[in-house]
Parts: sequence; structure tokens; C-alpha cells
Amino acid sequence: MNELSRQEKAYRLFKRYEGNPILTPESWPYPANAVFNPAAIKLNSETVLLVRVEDMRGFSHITAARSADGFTNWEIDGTPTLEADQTCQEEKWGLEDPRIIWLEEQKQFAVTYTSFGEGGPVISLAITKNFKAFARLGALLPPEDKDACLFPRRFKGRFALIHRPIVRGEAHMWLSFSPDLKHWGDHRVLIKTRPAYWDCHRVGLACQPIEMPIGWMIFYHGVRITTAGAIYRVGIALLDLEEPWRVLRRSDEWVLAPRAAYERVGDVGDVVFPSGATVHKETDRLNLYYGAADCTVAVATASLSDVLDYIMSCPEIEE
Ligand code: BMA
Repeated sequence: MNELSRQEKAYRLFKRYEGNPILTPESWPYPANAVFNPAAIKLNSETVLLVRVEDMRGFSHITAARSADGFTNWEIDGTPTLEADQTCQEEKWGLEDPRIIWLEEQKQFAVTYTSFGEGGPVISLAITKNFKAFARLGALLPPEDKDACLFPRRFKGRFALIHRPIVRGEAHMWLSFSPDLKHWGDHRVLIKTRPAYWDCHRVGLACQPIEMPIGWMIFYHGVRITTAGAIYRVGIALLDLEEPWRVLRRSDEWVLAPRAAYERVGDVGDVVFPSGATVHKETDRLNLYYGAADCTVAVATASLSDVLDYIMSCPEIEE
């Protein structure tokens, strides 16, 4: 496939929901400055979002919102669902940007989020059955680290975590392993920033890893810093099913970029920041939930088979 026809495919892959933004500070049951960067998962027949809510101090917590169709009639918890533990100095300034995965072995959901404290941002893990009661497992790796999610199952006996440390000012995605969800090691770089591309300055995991017969579908955000500020866009990579450290494909171009007014203007303009997705195989649909301009929550949809077809048309990665 030539470059232009693949770029056209990428451009048409996602459709913004006409009712966007689906969640706003104005629709919130209590005062909030911004509601954005949600984790997403299907629970029974509902879509559950864990939304990052920023209060008027500038500190964030996480609140659950539920909807039967994933687009409308959101039922939002009336008080914060998961808040910073004030006795824990890593969480002093709040909790941000959660991701959710179903851990089959534990029969529980794992929620990874960024804890903000004086030492810098770290990834923390909490386990829950129902998004009401949470068991906190604490910080996983040293700062500065963000944009993390577990895989839903073990690889050769070990859990795997995608995360994004910042080392020497460089912001690549890494993969780390653990036998027990507590001790992490065997760290390796997974997806790097690409000089000159739209994702040249930072990359970070977007939604939870999505298991497909052809591999793990990984949405990620890529940042380019311009003279007018940073632009956050979204790309896709495909990882090997059994050896997820092997990147099979990566999109040259982005598949979603700030275009709508609510993505271009906000507390931080020109940001689309997906952090959760739901897969609806019966209707061949993928819902991508994202924070828009660090202010509101929006959703874009794609045909699952079109996404898979597009990924397979992306360049193969030579190791
Ligand atoms: C990143 C994260 C996100 C935020 C984005 C754009 O570093 O902190 O929470 O949405 O910047 O401001």
C-alpha cells in the first residue's frame, strides 16, 4: 500500500461521537475544574470509566462513571471513588490518569495510576472487584514514571507492565516484569520516540493493551513540542502475543489528533489523551475514550476490523 492511501485510511479510522464531549465539569455532581483522561472497561453490560477529576487546588482524584451504552446517561459517583491517601507522601498531591485491566488469574481488576508527591510522579497499583472497595499495592517503581498498565495475564510465569519513565530527559515506553506484582525487574525499552516524527519528544501508553489474534494492540500518545507548545496525538503499535517485548508493527502516522474545538482549546490545548478503550466484537466496534484538552472526556469509535486491517498495513519493525 502506498503512503498516501495508508494515511487516508489512518485519517478515516476514527469517528468522533457527535455528542462529544460526553463528560464535562458542568455535568459533574460536585465542583470540579476538569474531568479527563479516563480508564475504561466493560463490566457486565455496562461501560465503566474511572475519570481523573481535578479539583480547584489543582489536585486530582478518580471517580467512577457508568453508562449502559457507553455514550449517554452516565451515572457518576457522588463523591470521589479513589482518593489520595494523605498518610502516604507519594500521593500527597493526588492521583492521575488511571488505566484498568481485568486480571483473569486474580478475578479482579487492576487499576494503575500516577501518584503525585514530593518525590515526583510514580506508578501505583490498586486491585478491585467492583470499583467501590480497593486494595492498594503501593508504588511499583521509582520516579519519574507515568502512563502504565499491566497486561491481563502472565508471560512465562511473570506479570508484565508497560510504563514510561523519564531518563536523561528522554521519554520512551518501557516493559518490566514481576513474579508477584510487587518486585519489578528485567526492564527494557519497548517503544522509543522517533526523531523528526509527530512522536519525536515523548511517547506513552494510551489505553490498556488489547489482545487480538494477531497480537497486542497498543494505542500510545506521541508528543511533538512546537514553538506554540506541545501537541498530543495518538498512534498504534502491535506486539507479539507471547513475547510482548517484540514490536511487530508501528504506525508511521497518527490515527487521532486534536481537530475539534474541545480538543484544541482547554486548560492544556491541542491534547487528545486516550487512556481507556472498550471492544465490542459483536458489533465490530472499538470505543476509544480520551481526555480532550485536559478539560473534558470524549469518545471516538472505529470498526475493529478496519483497525486491524490498518495495523497490518503499517510497516513491519525490524529488530
Ligand atoms: C501529560 C500528563 C497528562 C496530561 C498531558 C497533557 O504529561 O500529565 O495527564 O493530559 O500531559 O497536559
